[in-house]
Amino acid sequence: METQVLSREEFGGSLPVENVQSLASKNLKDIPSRYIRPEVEFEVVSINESFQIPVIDMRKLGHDDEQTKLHFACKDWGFFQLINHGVEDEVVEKMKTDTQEFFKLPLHEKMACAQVPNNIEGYGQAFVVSEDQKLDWGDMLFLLPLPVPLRNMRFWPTTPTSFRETLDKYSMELEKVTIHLMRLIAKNLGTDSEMFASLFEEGTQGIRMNYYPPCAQASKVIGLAPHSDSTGLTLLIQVNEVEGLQIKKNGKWIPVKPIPGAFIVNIGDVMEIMSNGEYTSIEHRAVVNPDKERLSIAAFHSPNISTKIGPLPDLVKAKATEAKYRTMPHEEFVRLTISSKLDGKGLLDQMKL
Ligand SMILES: O=C(O)CCC(=O)C(=O)O
Repeated sequence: METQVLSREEFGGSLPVENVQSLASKNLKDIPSRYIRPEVEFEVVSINESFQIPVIDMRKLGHDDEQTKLHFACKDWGFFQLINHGVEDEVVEKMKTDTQEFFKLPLHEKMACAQVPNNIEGYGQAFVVSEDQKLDWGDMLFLLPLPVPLRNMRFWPTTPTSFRETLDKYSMELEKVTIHLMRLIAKNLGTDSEMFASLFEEGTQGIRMNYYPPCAQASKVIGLAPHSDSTGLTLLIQVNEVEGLQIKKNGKWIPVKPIPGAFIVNIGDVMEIMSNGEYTSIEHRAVVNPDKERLSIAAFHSPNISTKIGPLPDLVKAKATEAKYRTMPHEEFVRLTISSKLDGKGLLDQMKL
């Protein structure tokens, strides 16, 4: 399929705010009120350590039992850990190391990749849309590695020197895993696997490297506000040993315990819409550690920009039901996402019919 070349500058961006890593390095006794979120202390966090998201073995997928497990992981949890995914450890480890090296750079060096107005890529913060909005305790570097012709190298770090090559490899490997998963997910949904996978070939991939500094008032701030991912499928890794990802289930926050070497996969809003609500995107958030920095890397995958975002017509027809979501051009959907602040499943509410 030919890639439609569109300027990403038209999509909008985030308002500039203070760098959190440098704010944290001041060791302030009282952190600015824009980061304090009184509600965080009252939210219920599950202490049942055995209540964990399902584990899916990619080597076993294609066989009935694992396929069924995948279906229920997507339907009941919207989250799973993927083991035996076939991406070499070396590729993942190098991505982790280079990301850590980037965030270790002095601020002025990182600022060489800083966001610019009306552009979502670069180093800074995402989804800041108003001057009085509460802020997350974290910085990020967001890049759009795919499709390749739309890469904007201006935002890609040159230090460490291996960064660009590392990200290129990581991006390609994760795209392969995503397309493979899409075929299997399509089979479970009852739609044409090749047609569905082809929507994600030459699709859009965004990679977001998150850096959450330690915070003396960790229980009062949030690293990344509760949200569901607006995209199709996300593959996430935690970079160091510090945990912080929590997902919402039955009104409680469940801390995720990453399995070493696994990808944490989640269903995004686009998948919820395309599956006409059979699968649901789940709210999640990142909490902050009082003593240790935390890093994570999320890779978001969406269909080709020429794909309309809406329930798949064959699924709606096969189930003799009504479409539950609006259908709109992908570009319009992206614009809607970027102009909204991260707010639970607020974006999906706007798409519901
Ligand atoms: O840091 C994490 O574990 C979560 C990251 C995340 O949800 C995101 O980048 O959208």
